[in-house]
Amino acid sequence: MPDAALTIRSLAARAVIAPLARPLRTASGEIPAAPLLLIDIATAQGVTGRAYLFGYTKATLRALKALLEDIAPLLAGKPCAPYDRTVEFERVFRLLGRQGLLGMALSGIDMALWDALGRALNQPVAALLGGAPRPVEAYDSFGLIDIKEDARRLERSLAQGFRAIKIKLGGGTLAADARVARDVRGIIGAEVRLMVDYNQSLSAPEAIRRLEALTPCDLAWVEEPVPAEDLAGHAAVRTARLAPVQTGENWWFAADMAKAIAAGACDHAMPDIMKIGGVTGWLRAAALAEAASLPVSSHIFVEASAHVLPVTPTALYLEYLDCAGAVLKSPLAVKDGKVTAQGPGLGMDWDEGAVTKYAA
Ligand code: SMN
Ligand code: MG
Repeated sequence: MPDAALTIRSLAARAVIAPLARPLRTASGEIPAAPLLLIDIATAQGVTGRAYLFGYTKATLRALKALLEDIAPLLAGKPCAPYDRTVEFERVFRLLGRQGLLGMALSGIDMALWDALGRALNQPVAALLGGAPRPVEAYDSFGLIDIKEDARRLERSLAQGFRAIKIKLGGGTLAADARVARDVRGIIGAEVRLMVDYNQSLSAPEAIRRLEALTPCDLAWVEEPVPAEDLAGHAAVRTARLAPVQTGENWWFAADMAKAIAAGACDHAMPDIMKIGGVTGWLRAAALAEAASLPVSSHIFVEASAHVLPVTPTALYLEYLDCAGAVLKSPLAVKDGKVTAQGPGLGMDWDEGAVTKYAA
């Protein structure tokens, strides 16, 4: 145990464009590589807490870096107490609201503070939360599929032990969706679960029309069939009972999740730890999900999600989509389709050579 409570000293943020194992193609365009902002929070005791933000496009990185650097003075000299810092930020930013880049920045700070606490105690964050790292069932997450290119990759996923696969749809026609889903189902067989993600690209009637055509593919969930904020649209798709509806990667903090639950928008929940408020926000979301009996899966951020899923009462899957592995000393490994959290803290050490190489 450290003698005194950890005190925050300073914050540094660095932008990188990290290569991905495969470019991520979605219904709204391609993400060729991962635009990341690496956060280091130094404490007076010499421990450094780390986390990263995923900026979706490199156009966000300069603004995120400046925002984090300007928030840093609000943290300096304060205890490394993520719950207390969250409550303070809620008050400080009440009038502005915490969506968008600010919500990302605050969530990243929260993750880095939890990481620092774990490192100071030489414990994984999962243990700080009262659980322990354990193998978490993962699904392999693909973008829009080109069956010629992706057939081998899908087979490799099965060989890695994945028992669930997600693909993205919505780049083209209903006929194209039906063909791709049928081809993928043909490769993975009847036993492996198949999920599809429309990334908000359809209207509710169009989603229902497409899901009718996809029923032979036995979908485990349809994700964000309509725009994330269209809760009534999600509820309408759900009422058609063609596939369980999954949503949550665009919820800002637990309050958004509460609204989705109240609207009957989903059968599954998938908070994103960078939009839901970091580890602290995730715990609140996990409690809401438990009360509503919603199975919880994670969204990207494999390293931090592997720590919080073991203390999520209704945990289902970790989404395996490795965005930061190229800049980490020890990327999370998949074993028998499962991943296990690494420590201490959130278990992320920057590979400084790679950080320099991919600096943005
Ligand atoms: C996603 C993840 C990362 C970038 C873009 C889109 C996504 C998913 O919707 O669920 O994997
Ligand atoms: Mg998604």
